[in-house]
Amino acid sequence: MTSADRAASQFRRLHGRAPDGVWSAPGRVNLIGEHTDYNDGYVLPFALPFRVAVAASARADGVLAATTIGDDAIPQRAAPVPVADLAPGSVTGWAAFPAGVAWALRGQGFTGGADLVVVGDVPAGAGLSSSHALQCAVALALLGLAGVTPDEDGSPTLAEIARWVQRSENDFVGAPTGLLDQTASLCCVESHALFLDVRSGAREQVPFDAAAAGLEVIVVDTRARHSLATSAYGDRRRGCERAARLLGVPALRDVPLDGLAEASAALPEDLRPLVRHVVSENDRVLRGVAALRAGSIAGIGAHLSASHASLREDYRVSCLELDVAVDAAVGAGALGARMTGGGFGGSAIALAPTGRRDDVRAAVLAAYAERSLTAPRLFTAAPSAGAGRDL
Ligand code: GAF
Repeated sequence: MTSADRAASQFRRLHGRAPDGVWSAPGRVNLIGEHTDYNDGYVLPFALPFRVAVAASARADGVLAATTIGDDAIPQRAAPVPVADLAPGSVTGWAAFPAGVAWALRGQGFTGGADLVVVGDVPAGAGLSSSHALQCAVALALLGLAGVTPDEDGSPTLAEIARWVQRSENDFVGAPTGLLDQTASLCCVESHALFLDVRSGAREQVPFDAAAAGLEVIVVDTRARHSLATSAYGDRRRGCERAARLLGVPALRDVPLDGLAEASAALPEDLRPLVRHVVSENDRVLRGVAALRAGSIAGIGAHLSASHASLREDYRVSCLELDVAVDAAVGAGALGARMTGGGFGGSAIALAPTGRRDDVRAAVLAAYAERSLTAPRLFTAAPSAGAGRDL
């Protein structure tokens, strides 16, 4: 049963009638382009085959009533709240995600209330964007109930919706994240990676059929989530913004690779590695995309490993669990591996020949066992469909 079918059937169980519709959105991995989105740079994510589905019906009283069904099948009901009363800080916990989206949409003139039932299979806390999948599915559901089909004539575009979801996260939930995850969840298409230029908004669907090339992307959910994650994200972001100000550029995207030495010389020592990471990472995305456009998926492998080294040494957002996974995967024959997402836990990815899958898996598990780390979860992921209406 898909998440969408489960959401519909749970809605019927809880509300005694069918929902008006069901919308769903996927989690993502980012192939390359980490901590570049809030520097106006480049990213290259693809959608996972895991989704959050929202079964929804419009309410005439303007109230938002959301229920989530967890793995234990027990419904968790958020306190119903009039959409008109929503304000940053007024809702906390998981319920802040749907409420924040309703708040952001209210600012765009979509003020309707709804009953929502949320069901999903995106691993939570794994750095695979389960919360963005939830927010994007809620956004499409609330818009769908208002009769909106994104990207149709006269309707908001997916890119605009991604920005509204970002606003809900930045200003309502209070997380200063960029545009990577929302855009990936809303705009990815099956069998492709999404090359996004965050500054211009330009998107290119780049074919990514690893299986046809005898390769696969193995995701290692480290099951680690370090408490530093949130505060360090804000610190890095502020560091980048300070560096851009000192360099007199709108964003670090504007520092060219061949101007790096000059830029570094003009900065205090603590900001130099941040700038080196962002500038070199943007270059790695461009090189990776060039390899994919030329039909060489294997050609992105070395860039993945270089990206990880830069995130570990310069940006300093890796951790033991991620480094162990990356080193073990590469040691067992992966063509490249890196952390994916914000860092300090979460997931790593490894690009490996299909014939090496078992070796990579065994090597990662053995390396974790050797260090007495909690065993990670490993799975192979192929680029899947982006968000949309299911039923
Ligand atoms: C998190 C954020 F939500 C993204 O916006 C992005 O900055 C990413 O970390 C790092 O690339 O997933």
